[in-house]
Amino acid sequence: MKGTVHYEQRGNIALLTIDNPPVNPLSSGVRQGLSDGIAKALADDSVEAIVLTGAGRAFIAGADISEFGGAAQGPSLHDCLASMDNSTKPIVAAINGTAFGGGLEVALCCHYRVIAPTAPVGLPEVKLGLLPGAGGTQRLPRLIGAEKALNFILSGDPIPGPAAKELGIADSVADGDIVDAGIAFAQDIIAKGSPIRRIRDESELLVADRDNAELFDNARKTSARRMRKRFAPEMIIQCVEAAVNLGDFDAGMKVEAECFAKCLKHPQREALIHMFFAEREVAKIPDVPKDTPTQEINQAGVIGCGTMGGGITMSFLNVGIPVTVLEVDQEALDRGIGVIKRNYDIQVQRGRMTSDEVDQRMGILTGTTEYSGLAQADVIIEAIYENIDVKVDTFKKMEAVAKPGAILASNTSGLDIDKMANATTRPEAVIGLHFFSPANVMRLLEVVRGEATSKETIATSMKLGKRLNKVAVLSGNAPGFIGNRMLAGYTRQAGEIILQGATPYQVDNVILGFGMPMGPFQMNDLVGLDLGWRARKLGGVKPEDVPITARVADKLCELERFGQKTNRGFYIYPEGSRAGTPDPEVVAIVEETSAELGITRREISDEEVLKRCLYPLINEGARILEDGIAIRPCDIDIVYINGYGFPEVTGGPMFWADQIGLENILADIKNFQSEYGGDIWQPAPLLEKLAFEQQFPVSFRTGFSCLLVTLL
Ligand code: 3H9
Repeated sequence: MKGTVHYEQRGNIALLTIDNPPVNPLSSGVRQGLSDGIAKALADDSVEAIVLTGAGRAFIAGADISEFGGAAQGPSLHDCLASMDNSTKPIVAAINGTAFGGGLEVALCCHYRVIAPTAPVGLPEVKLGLLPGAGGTQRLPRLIGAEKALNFILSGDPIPGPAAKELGIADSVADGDIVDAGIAFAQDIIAKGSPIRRIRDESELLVADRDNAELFDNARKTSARRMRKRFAPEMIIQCVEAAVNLGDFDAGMKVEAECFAKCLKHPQREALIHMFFAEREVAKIPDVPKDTPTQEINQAGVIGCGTMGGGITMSFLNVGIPVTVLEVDQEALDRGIGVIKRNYDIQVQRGRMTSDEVDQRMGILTGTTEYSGLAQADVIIEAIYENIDVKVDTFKKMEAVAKPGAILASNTSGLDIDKMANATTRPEAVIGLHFFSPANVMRLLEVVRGEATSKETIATSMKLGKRLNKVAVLSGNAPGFIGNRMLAGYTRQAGEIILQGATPYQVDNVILGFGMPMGPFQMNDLVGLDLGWRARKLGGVKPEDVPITARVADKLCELERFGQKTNRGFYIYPEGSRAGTPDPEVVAIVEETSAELGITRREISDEEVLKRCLYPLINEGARILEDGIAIRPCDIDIVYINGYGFPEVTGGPMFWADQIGLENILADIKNFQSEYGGDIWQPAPLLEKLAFEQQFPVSFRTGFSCLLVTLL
């Protein structure tokens, strides 16, 4: 059994210390230890009170989420909690560190709570598609009131010790050693003969909210807006409603158990827990051990201060790393720095930052128009436009000034890192750091290893990603890396589908309905339709050679409809608005283009739209795995969710594929292949292999998820 609980007697106090490194989840061994420890303390007449604490940096990180879905061992958490609740000797929680989920619920079952000022407490279950299922939905409203409890549980966000005291979750914030403070608190209770405070017996705060339908209506409206398409929030609201309206604790616990079971069975729960582990998994690189030496990054250089360069610069400034930004001339530099300052000022206007914070950030930003200004940087990132010759030239200039050991990085979204590396005499220091726009907001960082990139450079870059509050995923060096290589099929299909009969608005609505924040045509309008059009004009591409999927966009550009920037593109944007309205003129242009190409339009179902847009991602994802460009399927999932808006509740394209069933996906891909042909519908051999194996499983993991085991 995993984990244990140490029992120690200090005078008349039994001290129970949960020990299950690194963060003390409530694994079977911990539950057994808790049960045994409480029983031992109750049986010992010399013990007058019990203090419960955690070893290391956490009190308890919650239920052991790796145990969900498997066979349970040892006593249940509910049995442990019942023995604590019913204890005839007072139990004090000495919350030394993180108390999350079931960990906070254990603390709520204790009769009193003392907390370290630095210890965060939270009920983050909603983020995993769950609800606090160990009495949290019943005890917290009794302790702090229904409205505050609902906000706390629905947000899932942690709060620090002093805020927990203010909210009424903790009785006292410890001064000094937390165990000493817990023991002192227990001695005080004994001395005063204070009663045992069982939260389950309290009802005063609940009565105040009985029949307050508005409270729950508001919670429903807010969570529908903030947590679109999530299943767990409604379950949470029903539990708190039961706490308030039923009054009886056991009746409320029954509702909680039913709702928890529904969440546990829901595919969203499985997908969100997959995401939790995937985020931690992507940091592990098989041939770059955890103890690989890394370099200190105390100063960054960014080349180019346009949209990407400015966003990258802000990412560094936001975590206190000084940046020198290089532009071609003073005017461009002033303009770029001006945009950064304006972006921060908007944050101040929205109340998200203070002016002092802006001053601090701007105070560590310097500008230069000379490469020599980058000589002190520990990492230099070029963020200039996508042209390999210009990038190669930039790398030569970078290396001429960079100090020994500095990392030389490109923010390219798909060009060859090796070509840039080979232009220098230190290819081991060259790497791709592909940020996503807006770079100061988007969480994804694709880290691209070239042939010669050293392990130290990779380890430093992965660590830097974490420091910048990004989720860093390692990719091999191949055109488009992971994300953009997969995206090509998605956008091509969207372009084809509208020529065959759908409107851009139908396609966007299907994709929005699936849970992406934007459809492909809304995305085109945001990025600017003119980028491809101008490149084709500059390149002298003849009209008949323009890919058919770009024909409609090019016609829109000829009408100066470049997208949001001109208030017209596939949509019409009323002045100042980012929400577009459909335009019949665009539908007419689409229909005219189909006719010119000799395509007979037909009705296309929403189901076909969805499959044709999304299945190419899965097929290409399988090829990326075959080619070794992504280490694991979950790396692709993390890329798509954090960089491309794939809905989190699906667990990402590869996890979603497993849930649909690979043989179903393969059958559809084969149908599309016979109907439309083309490389895009040529089934990837890995997809065929896994689809076959999924029908005859040899382990509980099937489909893409079984690769997690074989690759590590
Ligand atoms: C719950 O409690 C349900 C109950 O209401 C009802 C029950 C009936 N279980 O994040 P880190 C692992 S639901 C298993 O890198 P940090 C993690 O995978 C639960 N394992 O460290 C990693 O493993 P590895 C509600 C867990 O310091 C290692 O620990 N609780 C769990 O950056 C270190 O993690 C939550 O949702 C777990 N619960 O952050 C809390 N937690 O080294 C989830 C962590 O092999 N956890 N691991 O990759 C967290 O938010 C963060 O891990 C925490 C530490 C803040 C605790």
